[in-house]
Amino acid sequence: MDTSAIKVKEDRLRKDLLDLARFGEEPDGGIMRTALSDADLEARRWFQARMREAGLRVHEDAAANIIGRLDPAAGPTDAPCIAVGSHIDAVPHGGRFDGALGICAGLEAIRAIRESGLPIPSPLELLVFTDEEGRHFAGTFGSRAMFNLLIEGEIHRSKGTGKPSMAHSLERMGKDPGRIGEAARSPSEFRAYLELHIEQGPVLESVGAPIGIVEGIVDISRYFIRTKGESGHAGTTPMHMRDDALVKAARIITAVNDAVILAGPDIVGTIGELKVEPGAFNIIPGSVQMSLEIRSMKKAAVQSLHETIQEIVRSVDNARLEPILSKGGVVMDPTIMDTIELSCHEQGIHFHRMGSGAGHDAMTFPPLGIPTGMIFIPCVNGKSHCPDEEIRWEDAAVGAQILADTVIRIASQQMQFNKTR
Ligand code: HGY
Ligand code: MN
Ligand code: MN
Repeated sequence: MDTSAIKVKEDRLRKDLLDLARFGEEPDGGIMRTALSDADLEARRWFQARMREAGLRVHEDAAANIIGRLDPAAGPTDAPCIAVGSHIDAVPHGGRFDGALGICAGLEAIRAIRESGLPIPSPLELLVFTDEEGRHFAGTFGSRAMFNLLIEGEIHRSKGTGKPSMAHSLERMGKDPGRIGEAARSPSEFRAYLELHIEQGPVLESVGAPIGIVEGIVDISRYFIRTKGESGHAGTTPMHMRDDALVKAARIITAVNDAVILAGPDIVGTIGELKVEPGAFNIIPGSVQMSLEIRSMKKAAVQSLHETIQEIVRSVDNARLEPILSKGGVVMDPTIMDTIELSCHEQGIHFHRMGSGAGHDAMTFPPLGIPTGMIFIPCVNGKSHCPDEEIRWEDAAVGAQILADTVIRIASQQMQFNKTR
């Protein structure tokens, strides 16, 4: 299949990425655009206008996912679509490209496909998922809502006092959380899902490849660990008469960290968020809630570490471990991986096949039987989830080009498949 007429424009993609980075921009170059915050809502409005300009039919579903659709000029408009997507929200004080690259490059790929004049044999969709980063409760919210995979009661839960639930944020934007089920779609509506993302690690830079072809995404297990003590006056209570919840939490943190290190190089574990109550200079901490996340490509390693951590938590008085979410590791579709590889060969682009230690909405699709692929581009010094997150513009353009070429190749494979039936 000759895709040489598809020409992604680096300048246009760069402008979109820089314009998007203004929403939630911080003085140090970081981004504060957590899901459904004011900055996120403004960014979403801006991006929907760009999608419409590109000729997409745009709507928001009941989970606030933004869906842009391009129907084929000829052929059935209800045929399964090829979807590209990612997220627009960012981690607190995050970078400019995590998620943002995938949606802007997806838009640029669709624009370039339209401009090529090549026939578009399937409907194409651009999906902007809500709260991939898990501001409200658990991550990949939008893609899970799209396939009825939310956890019971999840939309009413939050990560602690003063933090919004998803139901609250949906109401704030004028949506009825009671209708969240209406976001559900059938997997049969999708022929394939593709996501372009920054690698968020150092591998591509170290091997000198501008493109990563993702083979699989790690298993991610999330928990809360809670410790309880007794709050009291921090000036008058002697040290030996205290029950300090934060001191207990600190013991757990170091024990868990040691256990993860002992578990070997194939697994990582992070306690990344602490809520200390009541939380003041002069009050002994009465309770602590900590987040814990374990990631590995190896399910057995996760299970055995889970058991060790359970023992650590049990050994501390008034501490408990609450599993929140377990997203099984996934493998990418071999035909899609080969198609991405073919697109790289045709463009003369060096690539590297690799696993993803970061989670993505792309994890939601393979268990539903939807063929899924992911393309990575390098990030400078492997930095991500921080203000120093940087890319090279030429890599972004190459990524968008490979995405566009692959979309059209998959669409034409479908045509051939249909003809042979
Ligand atoms: O958590 C992750 O791995 C992703 O960056 N959201
Ligand atoms: Mn992220
Ligand atoms: Mn991301």
